[in-house]
Amino acid sequence: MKRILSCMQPTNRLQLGNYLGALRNWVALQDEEGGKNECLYGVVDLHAITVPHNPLALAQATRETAAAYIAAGVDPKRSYIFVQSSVPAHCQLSWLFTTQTPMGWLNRMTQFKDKAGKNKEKASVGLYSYPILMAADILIYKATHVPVGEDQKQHLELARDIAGSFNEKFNSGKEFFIPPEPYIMGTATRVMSLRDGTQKMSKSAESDMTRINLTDDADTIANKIKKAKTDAGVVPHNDGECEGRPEAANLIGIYAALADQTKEQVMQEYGGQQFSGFKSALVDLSVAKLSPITSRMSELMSDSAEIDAILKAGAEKANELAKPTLEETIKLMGFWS
Ligand code: AQP
Repeated sequence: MKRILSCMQPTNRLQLGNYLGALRNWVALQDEEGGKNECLYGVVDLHAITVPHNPLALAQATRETAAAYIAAGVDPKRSYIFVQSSVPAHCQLSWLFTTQTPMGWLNRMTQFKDKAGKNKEKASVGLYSYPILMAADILIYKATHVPVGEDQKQHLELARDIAGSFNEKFNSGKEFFIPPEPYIMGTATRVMSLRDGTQKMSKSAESDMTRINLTDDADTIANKIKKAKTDAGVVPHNDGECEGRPEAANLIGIYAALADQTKEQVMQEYGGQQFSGFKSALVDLSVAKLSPITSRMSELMSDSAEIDAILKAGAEKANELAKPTLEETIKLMGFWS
């Protein structure tokens, strides 16, 4: 049986990239292997505060992220949906790992460099040590598989190194922590910004026009797609014609992912047409695919008691799974208890 763990940060409203790159695959994972996978899906609020956050918005963003999981098809009866801060073992294990992780391992993490940018001195220590908390998120549940995008592969490798080094140091090389395997999803799509096809679509990017939020209504989606950057050419016919045209390639990729088609099929149908016509088709498709999710989210958000009850049940189960791992870790490290 696979135990799968995957999480998102409640840093803002979820966007189309979160859905096509992760969330819809989470739903598929529930049904894989005849429904035998054990899936844990976290809302990682402790990660969200590694960058400046608004305390008045965090709880609501946490609920809304959970609502998006459910609206997209994660079934709380089959998968555990929990909030990271409601399972204290994440932080406890993270500290134990922090004391054992060489600085050199963290210095190699490229995402810190990307996220901290020129303000490295002002970035929080939490942003720097984020990959250790992520290792604790995974290892506390002894998750066997973690679906990861390209940008998280290095962090997963670190989690594997932390597991291996703990086993060496404190368990005579025998496996206590399971080095988690990356789970590469065949259908994951990397969605790029609507305004710059070289930048990933991101929920915390400054401009709302760069992304489609899962809460956007039909008019907002139409406006954003119509204003999406393209070039002076027509819709490409093939991959070769996409070369050097990241915005065109991105819109084709989004269409293909939403329509469950290959990019080749999309280019066969629309290649040679003006972008205005293709964009209209993309608006219709996006609204058709996303509006059921948006309506279900808004229903769920109108009754926070239901979401809170789901998160409470998820936290109970997550705490139950985490407790023995933490107790055993403490024992192996030689603490008084
Ligand atoms: N543009 C994207 N295309 C494909 N997949 C994406 N993911 C995020 N953006 C895209 C996937 O969604 C999950 C969310 O992970 P996260 O919340 O931990 O943060 P992130 O990856 O940094 O996503 P964002 O939206 O860009 O958030 P902020 O702005 O807060 O940094 C991951 O599985 C990710 O691969």
